[in-house]
Amino acid sequence: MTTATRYSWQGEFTPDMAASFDADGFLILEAFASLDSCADLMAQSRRIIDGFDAEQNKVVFSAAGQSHAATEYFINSAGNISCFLEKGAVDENGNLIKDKHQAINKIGHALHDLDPVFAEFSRQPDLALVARGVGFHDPRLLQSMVICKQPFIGGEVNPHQDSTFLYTEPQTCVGFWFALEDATIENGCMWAAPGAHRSELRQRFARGNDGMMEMTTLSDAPMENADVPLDVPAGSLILLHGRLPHSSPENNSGRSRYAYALHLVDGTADYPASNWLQRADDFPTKGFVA
Ligand SMILES: O=C(O)CCC(=O)C(=O)O
Repeated sequence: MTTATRYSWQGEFTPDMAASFDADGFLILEAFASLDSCADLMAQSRRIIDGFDAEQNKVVFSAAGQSHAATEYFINSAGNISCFLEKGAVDENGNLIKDKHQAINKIGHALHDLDPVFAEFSRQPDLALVARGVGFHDPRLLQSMVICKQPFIGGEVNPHQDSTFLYTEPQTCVGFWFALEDATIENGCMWAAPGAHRSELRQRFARGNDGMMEMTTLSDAPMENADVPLDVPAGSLILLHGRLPHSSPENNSGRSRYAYALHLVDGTADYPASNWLQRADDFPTKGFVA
């Protein structure tokens, strides 16, 4: 099995790191975040889940709510902090059938602006340095998520390219993915297809005329296999180019695999009104200086 190249973060974005990101479409920076800050983000995630009222959102998660209610809940999450459930965590009426803390798949999508703990973490000066290093001119913090990958129930993330969902012209999306816990082959670490960011974007997820989201095929070329594991210790940052095919399998182990993912786009690029994520006029996307 090919092993991914890794760097240890020493507070400086080096030409070697830039070249590695350019060649592979990803970059692993181990020891980027302290274990204390990972623990703080985990604890804050648990507080958010404590405050989540599954009963209030029953219709969204019910079998009947799979269309409009679920789409509206998702689209509204562009400007709030919403919890999304694992498949199999509710019955057909939307009632939780698992413990709440085991049932959350992810939390999103404006943690970086609305939650003080995530906001501070997301705007640490070293992140601005890294964003400059990978070529951002006007970095905008667009989307944030905690991905829980709970033990035994944590679902698969299918192979995808992030620019499918966060599209700009030209394409500028880069994912900043932080392992809050050790991410291993056993608990569902990320996998990627090194170098495949050089090929084209395959799909675009955009608003249709009825306001519902639709996936459009841009290219029929098969996606390269994401067959290299990006297994990393807690505190690592993995940068993911917006066209890099990546995925993560189910977590069949007894250990969770919490991660925090922050997605940036460049403010110099055109941001289409058809993207799912639209911020209200009085809640614009911001850079590293809040
Ligand atoms: O954390 C995962 O398993 C998937 C995350 C992902 O695909 C992303 O942040 O783009």
